[in-house]
Amino acid sequence: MPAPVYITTPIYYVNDIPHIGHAYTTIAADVLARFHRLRGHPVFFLTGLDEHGQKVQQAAAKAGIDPQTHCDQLAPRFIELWKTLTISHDAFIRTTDPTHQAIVQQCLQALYDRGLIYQAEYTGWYCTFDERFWTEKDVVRGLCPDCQRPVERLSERNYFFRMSRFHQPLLDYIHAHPTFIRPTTRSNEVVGFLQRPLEDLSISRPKTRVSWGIELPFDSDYVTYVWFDALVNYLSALDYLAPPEGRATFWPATVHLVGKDILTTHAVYWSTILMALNLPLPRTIFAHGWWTVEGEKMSKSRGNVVDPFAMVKEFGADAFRYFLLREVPFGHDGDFSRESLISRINSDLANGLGNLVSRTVTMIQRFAKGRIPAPVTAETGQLEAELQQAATTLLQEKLPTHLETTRLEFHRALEAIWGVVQLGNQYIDRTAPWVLAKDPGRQARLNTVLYHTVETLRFLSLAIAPFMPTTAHAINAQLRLGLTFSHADDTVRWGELPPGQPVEKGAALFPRISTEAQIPTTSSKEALSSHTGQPHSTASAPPHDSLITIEDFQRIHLKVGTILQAERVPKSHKLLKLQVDLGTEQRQIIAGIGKQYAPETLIGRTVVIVANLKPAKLMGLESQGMVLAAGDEEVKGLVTIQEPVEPGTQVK
Ligand code: ME8
Repeated sequence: MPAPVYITTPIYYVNDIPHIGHAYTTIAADVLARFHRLRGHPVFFLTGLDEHGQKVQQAAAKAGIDPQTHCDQLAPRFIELWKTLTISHDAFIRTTDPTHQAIVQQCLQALYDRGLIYQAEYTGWYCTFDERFWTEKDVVRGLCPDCQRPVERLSERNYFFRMSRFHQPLLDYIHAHPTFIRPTTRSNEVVGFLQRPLEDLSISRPKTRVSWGIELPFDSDYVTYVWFDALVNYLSALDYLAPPEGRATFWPATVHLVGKDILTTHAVYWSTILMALNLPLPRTIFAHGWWTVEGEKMSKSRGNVVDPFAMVKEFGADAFRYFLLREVPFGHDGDFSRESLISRINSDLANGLGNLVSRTVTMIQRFAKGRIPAPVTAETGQLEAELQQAATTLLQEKLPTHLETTRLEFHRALEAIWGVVQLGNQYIDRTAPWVLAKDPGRQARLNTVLYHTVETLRFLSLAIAPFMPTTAHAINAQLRLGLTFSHADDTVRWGELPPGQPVEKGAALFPRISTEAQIPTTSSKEALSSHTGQPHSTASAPPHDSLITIEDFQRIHLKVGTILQAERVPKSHKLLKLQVDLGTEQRQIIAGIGKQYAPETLIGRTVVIVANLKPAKLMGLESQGMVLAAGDEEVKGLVTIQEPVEPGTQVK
């Protein structure tokens, strides 16, 4: 029986409507939950809302309503967003739930009874936004070291949790468990933070200052500090929102997904609270990076908050999910822009996956009377073995490795999936079914090719299902793949798809989005130069007097080449070092296509190169030609020749 998996997101403050940042963490958690369910793990995926504390109290006061009404009004917005984004959470916790409140009080009482909570007078610098005190040495020029807002001097009697007692045990634990805090850079940050003395934590607020919270069980003049209340949600949900024996089955959590902004509260406060309660710590706390929008911090005052509802309405949930996880490695900061979203949709989704599906369905309709044909063993060779190998390795090795909860390389998982998408498209290009269809003697080969193309899509549907569930279902329906997207699919084997099923063409999965209005026309010179990584000018389309003659054009020697080797140029995101076969010679070409193409997916590809370009040095490497590609700022696709043509053949 596969191990139970417990995945959590932060519980979001209901002080405002949800935005792209909330969507990001929740989508990542959803992908993980779906991935593990497909592999037969019992999964509990929790998300919810943090409804207490000063921020919510202030937001309600601003709206002129009582805090509970405010929460009840905003909660449906979050629930609706998760539905819109096809989030498959198992439970949705709200910290105003009476059972949660009772469990928080039990935890507080247990710590109080053990002498781990005491009352004391405290004077310090208080940040209202972060709802916490800072010490003298933390505050820089009167500002909160976390949010840079002004802090105020406050003296208050409060209850304190003896966090300092767990300082050394926590450090020891982090050292003994290298995958406890991920990525490693974040773990180092926490260790750095713990090099200074760890003070006790104020876990109460006097009702005279903050009234919206859970009353302390041992002093009715105080409410619980919102972070103590909120963190306990990860335990309390298991007691009343999970299947019976929830805590026994799912604790310790497999992974808490959090943004880097709340790493300390999780890695330090939560861990020490758990230690004090004699409970095991979560296996991993994974802190992801921060989204900015077109280079700027997202904020209401800047008016640049990205509304996930609007994104889904315009581009669809799957495209948005894909983009967020493909564009930026999970632990890194990322920048959101409509242009990059559209560019990904056009290049990866429309040209890549969408094209593969639509070509496949169309060819089966045209060349196989609309039914998946049976393959013929004698016609199955090296190319099919390559496809089988790539698709099987993807499902059995690459995805499980990249999606390990201590790694969470969503972008690499998607890169690997799209490697197989490209291989599928190349397979069609190389086998040229439209040529086979002209020769009745080659029907057996044609059937074999079509069958293996569908098999590729069957494996791909399973691979994309956690990321893009709606698309996976659509492909399954168009090609009648018979997938259930449940644990039953876990045992798929290449070649077991029964032939004879009728296919049914559906709407285009990802219609291309026109960018004409936004992207200026480029001269062919710029389009070419951007692909070698050489700097290019931003001149617009050539005026009429710069039209060239046929003689001018003939000065450019274009040739067909086959990519023999491809590897990344160290320290460059964009540049790839290619070895290209030109028939009579081999050329080294440094091409600026590394953002769009994984090197391994290029091997064997037929490309067109400018063969008489003066050699140039790029990052110290000589480039002896230029690969032609479509696109301007961003490469959209490589120029290729559909028919099998010898390397070195002239292109004119
Ligand atoms: O902190 N980029 O809630 P919150 C990436 N209630 N992720 C972002 C983001 C951005 N620009 N903005 C928000 C709280 N997030 C507490 C949590 S948990 C016991 C209590 C995401 O509404 C990211 O996951 O401020 C971040 O950690 C979280 O939203 C903060 O949500």
